[in-house]
Amino acid sequence: MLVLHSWTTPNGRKVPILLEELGLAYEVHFVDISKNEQFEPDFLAISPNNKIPALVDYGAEDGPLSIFESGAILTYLADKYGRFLAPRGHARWKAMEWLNWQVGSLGPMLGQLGFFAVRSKEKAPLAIDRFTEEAGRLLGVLERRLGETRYLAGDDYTIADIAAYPWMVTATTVQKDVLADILAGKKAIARWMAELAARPAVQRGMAIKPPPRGIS
Ligand SMILES: N[C@@H](CCC(=O)N[C@@H](CS)C(=O)NCC(=O)O)C(=O)O
Repeated sequence: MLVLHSWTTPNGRKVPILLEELGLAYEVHFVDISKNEQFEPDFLAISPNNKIPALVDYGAEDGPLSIFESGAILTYLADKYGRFLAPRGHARWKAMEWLNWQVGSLGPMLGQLGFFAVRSKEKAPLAIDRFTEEAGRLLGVLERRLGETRYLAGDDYTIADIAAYPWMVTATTVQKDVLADILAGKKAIARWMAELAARPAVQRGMAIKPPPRGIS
């Protein structure tokens, strides 16, 4: 059995997209980060960095295995089920390169931009300028790459695309007011996003949400 500990944020939606693409049965345990549930001892036992997502595979080869960090989880599942990541060769390393680019650059920069420019009540112009500039640079990198190749790693749809897509949805919705000018005319990104948005598994993975709380 696969149990995903996650929330309705961009990092939280990557793994459900892959689980849906793989057609696997899984349970989602929602960790409400707005209520600080990520600091509860049970969650810290599987995710010591107090961040979602984390996955527990009760059917792992050597007994139950917990994994935190979205890139590690995506790689584990792709390797275990033999899809969306080449087992070796250039195709594998191109996918790893862009997966790590997303986890190490695109996600953190858009995350900081979201904090300073969207969520924070106090506006700090220097921080907003810094993260807008860096987000703009990264979106330029993405546009150039997708102008050259159909998907991030090349001809094939991989976990690198799955990792980047939820963040690009945030960039074009929640962060639209800040990034609209930068994204205007970025045709390769728009083409790639439309292609991913049309995938039923992507739609299902993006739609995860906690059940309504019962009356108690
Ligand atoms: N590098 C981590 C980032 C995970 C992350 O930032 N998760 C956020 C939600 S999108 C979180 O759990 N935040 C809770 C907190 O910061 O306390 C990954 O890719 O898994």
